[in-house]
Amino acid sequence: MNQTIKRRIGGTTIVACLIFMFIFAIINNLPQYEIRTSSSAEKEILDDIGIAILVDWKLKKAMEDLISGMLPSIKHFKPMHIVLFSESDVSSDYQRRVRQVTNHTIHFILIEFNFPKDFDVNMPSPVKKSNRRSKWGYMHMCEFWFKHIWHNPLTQKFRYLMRFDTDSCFLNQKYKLEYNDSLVYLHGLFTWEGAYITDLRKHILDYVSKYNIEPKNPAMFKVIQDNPSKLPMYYNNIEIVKIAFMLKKEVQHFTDYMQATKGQFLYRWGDAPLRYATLALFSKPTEITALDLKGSYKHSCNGGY
Ligand SMILES: Nc1nc2c(ncn2[C@@H]2O[C@H](COP(=O)(O)OP(=O)(O)O)[C@@H](O)[C@H]2O)c(=O)[nH]1
Ligand SMILES: [Mg+2]
Repeated sequence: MNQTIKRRIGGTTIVACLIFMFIFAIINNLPQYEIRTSSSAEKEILDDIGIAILVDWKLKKAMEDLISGMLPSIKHFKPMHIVLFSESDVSSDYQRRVRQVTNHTIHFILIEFNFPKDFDVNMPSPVKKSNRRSKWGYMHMCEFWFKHIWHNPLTQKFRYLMRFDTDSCFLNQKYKLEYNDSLVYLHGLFTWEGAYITDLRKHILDYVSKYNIEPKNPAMFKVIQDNPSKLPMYYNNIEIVKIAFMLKKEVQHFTDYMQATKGQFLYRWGDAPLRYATLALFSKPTEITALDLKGSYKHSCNGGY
C-alpha cells in the first residue's frame, strides 16, 4: 500500500470517528423522551386494584379448592386481574381449568422462594410435620406476604392489592368491593397469636426504641406493648393493601430489619402479626378500616392443609 492510500484511510477513520462522536454527543443531549415513554409504559397501571393468590401447584387440594371454591365464589366481582403466584410450575391442563371457571383475567407468575443467607435448611422446621406441606413452605409463604409480594413487578401495576388464599371463599354475593384513596389497609377480623411469636414482640419493641419510632397508631401499638404473652393480629387470608404504603421507605426499613432476624424461618412468625405491627407503627388510625364482610366470607371453606 502506498503512502497516499494509507493517509486517505487514516483520514477517513478520523472523519468517521468525529461524525460518530458528534452524533453520540447530540443523542446524549437530547431530552430522553423515548426512555421516559418506555419506563412509564413498564409502570403502566393495569387496574386500580388487583387480586393476589399464592398457590402451591404441587398441592392437589389447594388447586381443587381454588378451582371449585375460591374462583367461582368471586364470579360476581367486576372483571379484575387475578395474579396467581407460585414457586412451582403449573401444568397447561390446570391453566385451562383455572381459566374455564373464571371470567377474570388470570396471570400465572412464577416466583422464587429463597432462604435467608446462611440458613441451615437441615434444622428442624418450627411447624409440625405435615403430609401435605413441604418442610419450609409455610415459612416461605409467610415471608412472601410480609416482604416479597410488594416488590413483584406485576404487583406494582396495581394501586391496591386484595389478597385471597386458595382456601377462602365467598358464601353469597353480599360483599361489595369498596375502598377509597385515603385508606392504606382494610382488614379482616381481629384475633390473637399466642403460639408462634418467640422473640417477635421483643424485636418490634427493640426496633421502636433503636430507631426512635413514634408509632403513628398509638392505640394499636399499645395493644402490642401491653400483652407480653400474645400478639394482636387481623386475620389476613383476606385483606386490601395500598401498595405504595408497603413500599414506603420507613415500612421497608422495618420489613428488612424484621426479615434480617430470620424469625419467620426460625419461629414461624406469621405475616399477620407482622402486618399488624407494621400498621401500628406506620399508618394513621384514619387510614385503616374493617372489611365489611357481614357473614359473606369464609376461611377455610373446605378444611385446611
Ligand atoms: N406456593 C405455595 N403456596 C402455599 C404454600 N403453603 C401455603 N400456601 C398458600 O398460602 C395461602 C395460605 O396458606 P394456608 O395453608 O391456608 O395458611 P393458614 O390459613 O395460615 O393455615 C394459601 O393460598 C395456600 O395455598 C407453599 O408452600 N407454596
Ligand atoms: Mg388457610
